[in-house]
Amino acid sequence: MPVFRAETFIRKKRDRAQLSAAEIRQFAEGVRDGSVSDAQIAAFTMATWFTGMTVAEQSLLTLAMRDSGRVLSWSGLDGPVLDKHSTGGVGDLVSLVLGPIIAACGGFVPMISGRGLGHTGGTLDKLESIPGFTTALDIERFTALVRSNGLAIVGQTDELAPADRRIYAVRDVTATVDSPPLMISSILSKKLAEGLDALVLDIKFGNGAFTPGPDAARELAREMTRVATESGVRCTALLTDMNAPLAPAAGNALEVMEAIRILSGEVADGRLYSVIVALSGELLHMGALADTPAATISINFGLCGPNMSVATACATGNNALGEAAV
Ligand code: IUR
Repeated sequence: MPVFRAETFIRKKRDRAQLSAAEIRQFAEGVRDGSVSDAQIAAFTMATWFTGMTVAEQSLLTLAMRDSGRVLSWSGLDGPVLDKHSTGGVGDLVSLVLGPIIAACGGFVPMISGRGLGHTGGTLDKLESIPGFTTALDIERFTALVRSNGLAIVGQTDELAPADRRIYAVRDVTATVDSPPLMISSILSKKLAEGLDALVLDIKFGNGAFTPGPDAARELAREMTRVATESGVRCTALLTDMNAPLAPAAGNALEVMEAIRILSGEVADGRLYSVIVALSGELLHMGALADTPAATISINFGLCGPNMSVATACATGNNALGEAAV
């Protein structure tokens, strides 16, 4: 294999030349072992911000980042391994309710979650508002909890997609977070490292999200489902309007209390409830735990009027786009 030179790699990206599979793997490996510097990561992410990535580069970078650490495997489970990811919103406590629903229906959810980013909330921050709750578990404890309880929600560890950890930290301080190929490789490298059978994505758009409008969100959904599906994970994306907060409360402890109200059956309507039902239905269907996603979604059709349309489009695992107003 030719010697890898980060400056040559960066120049190629800057000049819109096609990056090879070997180069992309060597870059991710160099990020992991520290031989690629923060300055070189920054130059690469900025070049990518301006020039984008080809479809092939996008998939190769995602897989190389996934393989920079461990990839979990789940032999001996008697149900599918499922997860959900949101691109971030306000009052978005969906994971706190969806995880237990999927586990109660026979799925296994190894959920690696993030912290709040910008104005958007983070699942880990919400959980840590419960006194004594810890989200920093090693992989052995994490996988044991998933096997025994059907669900564990933890923070990213050094062992899973470590290249993303460094690249993400550099993006955060170099104005390169909002680059679709970098977002896709960052999110999916971690999700693919979880060893999933199926993944549902909640792509937010609007003034409370990072993606401004439905067209950009639909494009992001299409690309993410393509990369995940090509990597062997069934994937569906729903689009959620984030021009208004999802929950009737915003704030870590308040959102945990709202999640408990929904899980205990006290609340069974509204926008948040609809989104939870829609995403759970998709995931249960992909995991062969429900005959159709609509079987679950239809519970809610009668509850929401036309002004409450939230999940406006879905991209299924085979990349067909449909409209599902909830
Ligand atoms: N969450 C991630 O893990 N990565 C990203 O790039 C974004 C959200 I945006």
